[in-house]
Amino acid sequence: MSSANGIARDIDIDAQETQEWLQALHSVLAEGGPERARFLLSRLSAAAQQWGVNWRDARNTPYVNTIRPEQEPPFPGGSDAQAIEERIASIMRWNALAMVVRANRAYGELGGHIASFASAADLFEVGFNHFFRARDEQFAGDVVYFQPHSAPGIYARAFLEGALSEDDLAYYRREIEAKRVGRQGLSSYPHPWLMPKFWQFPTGSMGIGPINAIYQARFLRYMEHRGLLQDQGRKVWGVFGDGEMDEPESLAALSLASREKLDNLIFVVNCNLQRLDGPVRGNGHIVDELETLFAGAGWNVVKLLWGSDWDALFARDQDGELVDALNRTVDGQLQTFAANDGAFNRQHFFGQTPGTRAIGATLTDEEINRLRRGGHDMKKIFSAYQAAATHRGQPTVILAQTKKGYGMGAAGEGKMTTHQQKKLDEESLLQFRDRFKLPLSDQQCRDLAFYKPAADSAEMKHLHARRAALGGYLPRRHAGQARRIVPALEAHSKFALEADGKEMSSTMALVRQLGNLLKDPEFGRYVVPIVADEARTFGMANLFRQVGIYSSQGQLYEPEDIGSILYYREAKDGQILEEGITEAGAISSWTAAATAYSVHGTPMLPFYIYYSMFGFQRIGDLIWAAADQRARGFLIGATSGRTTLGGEGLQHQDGNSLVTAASIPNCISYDPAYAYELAVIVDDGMRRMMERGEDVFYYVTVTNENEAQPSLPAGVQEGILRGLYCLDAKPQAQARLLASGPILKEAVAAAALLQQHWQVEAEVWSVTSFTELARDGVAAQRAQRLEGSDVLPYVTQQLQGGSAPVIAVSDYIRSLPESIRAFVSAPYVTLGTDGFGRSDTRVNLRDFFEIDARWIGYTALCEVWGEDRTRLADAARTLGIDTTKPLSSTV
Ligand SMILES: Cc1ncc(C[n+]2csc(CCOP(=O)(O)OP(=O)(O)O)c2C)c(N)n1
Repeated sequence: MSSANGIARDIDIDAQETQEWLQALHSVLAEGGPERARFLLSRLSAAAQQWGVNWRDARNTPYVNTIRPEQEPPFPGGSDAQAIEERIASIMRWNALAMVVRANRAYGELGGHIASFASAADLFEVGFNHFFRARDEQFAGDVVYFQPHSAPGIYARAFLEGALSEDDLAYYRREIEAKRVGRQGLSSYPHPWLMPKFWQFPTGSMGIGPINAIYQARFLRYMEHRGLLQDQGRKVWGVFGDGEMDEPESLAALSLASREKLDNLIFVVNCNLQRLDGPVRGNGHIVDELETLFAGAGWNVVKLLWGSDWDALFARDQDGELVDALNRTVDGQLQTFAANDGAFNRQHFFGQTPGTRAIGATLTDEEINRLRRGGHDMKKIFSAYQAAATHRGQPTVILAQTKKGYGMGAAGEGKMTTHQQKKLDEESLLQFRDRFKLPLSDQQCRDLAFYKPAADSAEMKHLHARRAALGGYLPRRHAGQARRIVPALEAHSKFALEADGKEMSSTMALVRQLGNLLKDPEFGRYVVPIVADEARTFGMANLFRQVGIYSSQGQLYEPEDIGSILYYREAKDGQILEEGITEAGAISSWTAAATAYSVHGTPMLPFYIYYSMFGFQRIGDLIWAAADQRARGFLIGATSGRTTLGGEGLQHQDGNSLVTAASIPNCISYDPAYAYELAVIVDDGMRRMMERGEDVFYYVTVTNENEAQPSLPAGVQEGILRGLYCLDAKPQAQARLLASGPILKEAVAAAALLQQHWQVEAEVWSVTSFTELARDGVAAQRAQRLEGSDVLPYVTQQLQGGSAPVIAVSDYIRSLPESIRAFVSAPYVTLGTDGFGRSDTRVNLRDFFEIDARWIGYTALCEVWGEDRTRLADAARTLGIDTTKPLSSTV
């Protein structure tokens, strides 16, 4: 038999024997201390295992606080300071509530949340007053990830601190209007893109904060171990919801954090036992579930469940009936208790057994009503945070139990619907004021007046003094002024610029360029190569030896291939982040590196090289968040292209990543064909990001198909960067073939076929980026409409020379070349790889998707000859194409 929390509750067949064992343990504890007790328990456990008892620690402890009252440190400044901080928290709660309710009174559609911050306010206050250290001259600052829908509370604090004015609060969730009237709009959730001086980390999409925080802590270690940052004992804090822990990303990297012994990482999980629709684990205990998960993954777990007023109750609980009752009470019931008053709790909770009834009898209904959960007791919170901040060798999670909608009374506290509550009636507002003893008149409450104590009040003096002691105000995002000088193009890519027909895939070219950059004596150390267990796939194994694989422990074993020159070298100062099979983890590392210019004031240049199908499609939301965070770096979609990857089939062949990339405004994407194009693109990207500090990042596709690489022709660099250039101008061309990436050579071959069989002259253009052309086209046409500009879109300018039909093709779905249709005045036909990929040779795949030289040629003939079916049928025969085959997207 076991209880809701998994603690074994077997029937005791020999109570006296049990007592003896417990007595023995007790005296060990008294005489030898906890260390000795732990040792003996471990030995007992090992012996039990050996003797076949088949017992395993459930990894659950009873439903009480981990830290015992006698272990608690004093609250800094004593009870006076605690009382002041409690008043500050009340003010934060009110102002946050007032901001949301005001916004929704005026514009019912704006939304916002009250209940989340109401439950988390004390957890945040203790962090702000005692733990979250800002960046100042001496110290680089802690890193804090804020729960997104607690944003109103963070704005409320910034208002009291002076960073936001009352007028700013009036523009909560009205960023466009705010801009119009010259004010700071407040974004719904933490969005560095929208509030670049305030928010650092976009956490609005659940799960991204937790995984990013873990990799941030790991990247901090990486920077320290590589001598790029001083070890200052900085911490990464993440405050998240218990519902958010459902997300696979939230839990995905727990074991990495303990494996890497990230004692610089602290999660505070606000266990208000509710999420959006209802309870998190109505029939169980989310705290126990998370305790098992985190402890099992090797974390230090601190349960912070009950406030100080419970201490006396537990002291009276000689027979453990109270603890048993708590162990038994599932979350759905705890929520019901939260939503009801003292009398109800006396009857339904304390009324359960004679022992609990007796404990309940020592309290009035009002006292029962006021019994606080641990996450609302600043002294307990301080103890937990202190324990976490001083714990060594493991990351810590604090499981803090709170009530959702704390203080919202009948309008929201513990109510199922509280998450969505954004309007409160007058009665509830007055009750809230009374509950938190806010010095507001009835009229001020009705008007939702913001409350800011006088500058010389104890609250304001305390608040400012605490932040001054902790280095300044938070959150703050730093623009990151530092720049890096990028090596000259010839220095890193001479081999590509003067390839002279040498065979090489674009992946090989990229890796060679990367290797050269890494060798640069100045710049090289700031480059961060990242892979998710695919370095060998991309021919990067040579980098293992060259720069080493980062490992916080160095290399504790002799690698099997030690004799080879490319051996698998792990090192504490290794440069490659070899993440294993976790694209979500690898992109989180990339994001940490790509924002180091801001978070640490140390610009880094990450290259994350991955299977292109497992990028935007699989971890698109993490990339979107990186974009929000103003990441700067390179994402390299390797083995890209639906027909270029060959045998790998449906789930590997990417024909859409460039289309998704195009939807991210600050993502600059390219699909280069030649090594020299790649060299020019990467070089320009580095300059834009590292030298000019532009908030853009690059997505570049590369392939593993060997190509004869020409040298860089004169005068094409601008075209490469803007999106297209002509390979071989033919003024008399009857057709123009636009192609990108690996399909460019198909277009070249198509031109040859057209010439050879039908003397049709075709001009070939390399399109390095349909997306850049499309963006330029949209902007140019808009400027024509709005400003009367006479500048044509770049692609229009380039193709202006004739009316010959244009055939555009890539290894991606048609919507990629379709994106420039509006800017091509000649007849325009697109080909692409719409449909599911399958395993076969490149030749067969390109026939299947109708993008090979023959299909390009045939399509051109259709445009050149018009409706002449007889000639077209002959041409199809000559080309050997099956015009009756089904459309690739339908099979
Ligand atoms: C990926 C994702 N899915 C859904 C949501 C919508 N959402 C916002 S808050 C929330 C509930 C969060 O509950 P919890 O983490 O327990 O936080 P609480 O508000 O209870 O503190 C949901 C589902 C989201 N923001 N992100």
